[in-house]
Amino acid sequence: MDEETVRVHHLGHHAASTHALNKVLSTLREHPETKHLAKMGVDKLLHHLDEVPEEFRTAVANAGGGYVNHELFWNTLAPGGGGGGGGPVDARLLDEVAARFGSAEGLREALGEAAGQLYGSGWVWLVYNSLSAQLEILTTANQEHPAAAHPGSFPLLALDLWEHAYYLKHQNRRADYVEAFWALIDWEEVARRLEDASKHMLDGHQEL
Ligand code: MN3
Repeated sequence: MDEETVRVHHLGHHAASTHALNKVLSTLREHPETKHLAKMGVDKLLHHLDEVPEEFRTAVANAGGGYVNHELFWNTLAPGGGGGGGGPVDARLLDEVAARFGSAEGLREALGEAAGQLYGSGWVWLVYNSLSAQLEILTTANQEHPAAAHPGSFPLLALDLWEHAYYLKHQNRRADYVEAFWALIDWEEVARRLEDASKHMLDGHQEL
């Protein structure tokens, strides 16, 4: 990924979601009947969209998803994959990947396939599903967070497939961008999130 793309993406697109989220949260805070929603924390709020008054729901879903999704996107990437580049090495993560996709290469192909099939703007996710107790690949449209439509899913890895994520460098070559993304994945961070997901399940939560 090139510097300009990352700069515009982070300081432009991600920041715009953050500002929009702050704005809608401050509106919710102003009204006694929605004040508790603003205090929930954005992760939890995305699991309780049905409690958000309809007039604010789309704004919360778009801005909240845009904020949280991008946080995860950046947090699981590092130059050269950071300390965890070169594919999964954590034993637990390797087991889960092997059980669901056969191998790391199988996961790479499944991610690439889901990315190729996504029409329009959205995200491809590697999640741990606490209900089926296995890894899954999911796709969401626009800024939708997986939690909203896929109960029990705990995101481990987020692939941004909005054109703003790659168009400056890769133009229409989405598959090349997905390959570039794969080379930057910090697998240590993915393994750490898998551990968090399992702990969460043991604690009896189905939410983030
Ligand atoms: Mn983006």
